[in-house]
Amino acid sequence: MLKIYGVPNSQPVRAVVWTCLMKALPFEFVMTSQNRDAKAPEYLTAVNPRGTIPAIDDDGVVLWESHAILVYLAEKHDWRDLWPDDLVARARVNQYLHFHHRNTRELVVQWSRTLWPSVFEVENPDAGWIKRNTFPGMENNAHIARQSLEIINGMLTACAFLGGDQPTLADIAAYEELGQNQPKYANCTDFDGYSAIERWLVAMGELPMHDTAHAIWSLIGDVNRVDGGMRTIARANKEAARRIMAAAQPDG
Ligand SMILES: N[C@@H](CCC(=O)N[C@@H](CS)C(=O)NCC(=O)O)C(=O)O
Repeated sequence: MLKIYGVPNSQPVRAVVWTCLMKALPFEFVMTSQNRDAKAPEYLTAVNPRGTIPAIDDDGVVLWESHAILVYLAEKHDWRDLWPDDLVARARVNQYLHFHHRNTRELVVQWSRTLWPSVFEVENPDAGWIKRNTFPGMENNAHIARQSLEIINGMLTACAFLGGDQPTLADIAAYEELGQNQPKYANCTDFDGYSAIERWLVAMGELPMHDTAHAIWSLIGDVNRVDGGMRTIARANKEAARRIMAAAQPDG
């Protein structure tokens, strides 16, 4: 059976998990923390030399990088709705997936910088602490994040979803970054003025298996105020993983 390595609190891990749950593809979810398990010599040697999550082992086909995994699974299982057959439609989805890495992905810095002081119980951390202790991001992170929102909002003004009139792998990848930052979850990105994104966030939230794949968001809640710090995050990851595993079984 397909194995997915990761934790529910990881954005690219959720992209893979949600897609498989949506498509009712059974899998085993192997809890793999990014800092410890994914840096263990056996993981670095046998699974992913970069030591990141997600990774998969599909009956001996070992892959890492979430978008490569998503495209592989979509091609293998012929998920043409998520990864269109048409040359140009597919190129548009692919265009977004490349854009995502150094653009939309930068929004994770807003999320992690908000979360870490609460995890480490450091009040009002200065710029030096933030730099040493959080996802580094790019120097021009704020500009890139805002520009990404502008571009995505423009795309979603032209079409219902990023690749056209139905959700594709592009939407799933983007949603993992933008969805978690909404006021009702991490509450760390201001979406005011981005009405097309706000409309799309609602539509994405109504897709199948959304709540199972994203239970971690409600379990953690507002990342500005995580009572119990790292212990709360670990407990939330465990409970969210339990729900994912239950749903990922063939009879789930
Ligand atoms: N481009 C990678 C990003 C993966 C990634 O950043 N994963 C994080 C967890 S959300 C990680 O494993 N970080 C550990 C590290 O960078 O060493 C993908 O899409 O799979």
